[in-house]
Amino acid sequence: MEQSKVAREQQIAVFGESGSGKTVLLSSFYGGAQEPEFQKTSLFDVVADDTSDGNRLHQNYLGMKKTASLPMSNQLKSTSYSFSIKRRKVPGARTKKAKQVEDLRLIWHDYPGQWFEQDPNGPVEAARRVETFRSLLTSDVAFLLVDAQRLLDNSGEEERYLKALFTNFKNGLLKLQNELLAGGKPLVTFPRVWVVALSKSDLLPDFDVAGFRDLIVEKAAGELSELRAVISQFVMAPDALSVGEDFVLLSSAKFEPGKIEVTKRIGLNLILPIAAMLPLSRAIGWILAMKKSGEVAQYLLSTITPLVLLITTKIPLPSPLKVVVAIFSPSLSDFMKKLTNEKIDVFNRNAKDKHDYVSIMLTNFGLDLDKGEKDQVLLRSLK
Ligand SMILES: Nc1nc2c(ncn2[C@@H]2O[C@H](COP(=O)(O)OP(=O)(O)OP(=O)(O)O)[C@@H](O)[C@H]2O)c(=O)[nH]1
Ligand SMILES: [Mg+2]
Repeated sequence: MEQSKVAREQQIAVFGESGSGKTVLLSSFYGGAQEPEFQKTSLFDVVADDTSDGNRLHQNYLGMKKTASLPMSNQLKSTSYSFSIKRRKVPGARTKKAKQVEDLRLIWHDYPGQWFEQDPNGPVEAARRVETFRSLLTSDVAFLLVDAQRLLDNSGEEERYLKALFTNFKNGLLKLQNELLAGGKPLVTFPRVWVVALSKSDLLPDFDVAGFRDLIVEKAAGELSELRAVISQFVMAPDALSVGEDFVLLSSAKFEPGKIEVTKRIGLNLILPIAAMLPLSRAIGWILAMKKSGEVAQYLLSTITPLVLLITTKIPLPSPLKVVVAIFSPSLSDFMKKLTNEKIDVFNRNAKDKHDYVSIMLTNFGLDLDKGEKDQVLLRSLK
């Protein structure tokens, strides 16, 4: 068997109140990837690194699919799931020696949403919260869940829910600020892209992503700005931060009385592409804007390495992927000019034995995102 190395570890932070759909989302993401349909069409497999974790999520998924039963609400406990995104054979990809296959690794934290609404019960739980938030905040991307059910419950006065929601997220972070920032020093590694996501979007079938964005801006722009200001306090170089500029619709299944149709999903296929691509592509602009190559620029540079490698290694790509490369090329070549020769050389050397598959996957992710925008499920920041 080929041995796998991890090319890139990608953490996903999903911020959502209790009942907003976090566990169902994770179960549907993983369970869906175990379906033969997915496996027939996908470039990759999603494999849980811990078998019993994987089984638990798969059970959740099958319970919904077969008996319309739902996973329990998380109480107190948080669990981190680690998945390997393992490649399948791609026509046109360079084959590699055994033992040199790189996977993408995805870490997804599931925790009780009531942490945003209630104070901890005692010091053990308080410590657990800090620990979970600390890992969440090492993600490259964060999703802020807005619950479509709660929008329906507050129909006509959605601002009541939305203002409270963003304020709860803000206060949740503020309360932990001292513990999360050692010595008050802002964090370099931190989610720099915060996507606002509508969970259970199947409940609002007439809503497209632009409608969702408009609702947020109309009803809660002030609270979102306050949240952005608090997030800025956590992070070194807050100019390299994009909070509430990207929007996505998500639905883990279609829920009907006595029946859950797990195949009717919205936006789940965009989660991985968003997590992988948005921070990468946005980082290019930020690095260009940063005149000095400080700690943050170095960090951002490391996050975009796979993209740079794509350009520098001249991988033989299947033709649709060339389109994506062409899209990225103008900004990248501009960016590349500003890199010193030494750095390009380092990238190049790394690229020689690594990353061709990763690059192909990333370009495919780019195509998925374009399709998501065309389907009005995703709205990317214009910046
Ligand atoms: N219509 C619809 N309902 C959903 C969807 N996802 C979740 N739900 C409903 O929302 C309930 C709560 O979902 P969970 O995933 O358990 O919520 P959670 O965010 O994990 O909640 P905590 O564990 O308490 O933090 C589910 O039991 C479903 O009834 C969805 O995509 N569409
Ligand atoms: Mg849960």
